[in-house]
Amino acid sequence: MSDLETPDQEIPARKMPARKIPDVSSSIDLTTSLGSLQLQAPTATASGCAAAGRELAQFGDVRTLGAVVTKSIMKNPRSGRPTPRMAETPSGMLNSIGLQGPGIEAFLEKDLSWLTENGVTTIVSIAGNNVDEFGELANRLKDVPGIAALEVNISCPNVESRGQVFACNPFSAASVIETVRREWTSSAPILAKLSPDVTDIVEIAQSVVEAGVDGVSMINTLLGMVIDLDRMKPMLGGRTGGLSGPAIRPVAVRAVYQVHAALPQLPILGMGGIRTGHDALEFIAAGASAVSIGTVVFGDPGAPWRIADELGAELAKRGFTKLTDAIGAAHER
Ligand code: RRO
Repeated sequence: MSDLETPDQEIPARKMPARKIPDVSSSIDLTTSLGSLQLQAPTATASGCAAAGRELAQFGDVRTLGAVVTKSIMKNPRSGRPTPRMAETPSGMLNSIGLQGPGIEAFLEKDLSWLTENGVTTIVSIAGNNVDEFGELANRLKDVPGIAALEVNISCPNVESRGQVFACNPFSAASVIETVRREWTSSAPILAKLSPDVTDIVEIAQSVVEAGVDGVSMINTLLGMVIDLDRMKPMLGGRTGGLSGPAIRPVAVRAVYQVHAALPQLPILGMGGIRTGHDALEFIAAGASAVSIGTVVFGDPGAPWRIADELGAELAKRGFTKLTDAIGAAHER
């Protein structure tokens, strides 16, 4: 297969189960917001872990999720990195997909149209090889109906700058966001997806705020490697990969806590190894307004609904009646 071809990703559309608002087994108000975006539920999918949401429709009513965050889409189709692309690690998973995807036009035609027709709250994740590509994507998407927010995945390599990851440098992170902000005339919020692979994540958060984001999604995966000792070679075809799953949760909670402490008004979509409502509440208490559910979905596709229910129960147990009252509760007030 050439680098520009993608395998046929057609997945038969399934009928969604009857609309059902998550049963939180209590009267807890789980509504929340990310800037101007109101969310009816606190759990979203995490980019890259539920494609464009369609596959989840056989496990629950996708319309009742906080949001579906789509796999980062690029301007052109892309077949991604060589296989193998996944490796198991203790309490985690390493992935090296390499931004495989159909390109923006096929995404709009096949994926976003399905999400929009089905009334799904959709956060579109974009990625570019360079700053201009991010701008072109924002420009292409700005008038497309059905986009609740844009997630700018700056955790990808800048091909014009020695492959340096945009999110690892405050100037290149800001440069992407300034360009997207200029092109994005829609009123839907812009979120920057931050990488934990930095010395000071607060510095990066501050730079994207100054560049014009409305919120941040954090964290992306941590860069890792597994060596196959039989072959004496890195296990993954792409050599390095992104570490996700419960192994990274304390790193993610720490990062959310630090950014909320420095920028308390900044909306945060928190993620990193969340498997239960208890885990999700850690992120909310650290300062996230909502959470994304990622790796657990591969083994438990109903997890985003289950975790919303469990989060309601965890809040009730602690005397909260509204999720929003628990945001940042672990900070000194
Ligand atoms: O496609 C990927 O390999 C990938 C991306 Br774009 C990302 O943001 N995070 C990740 O772990 N993998």
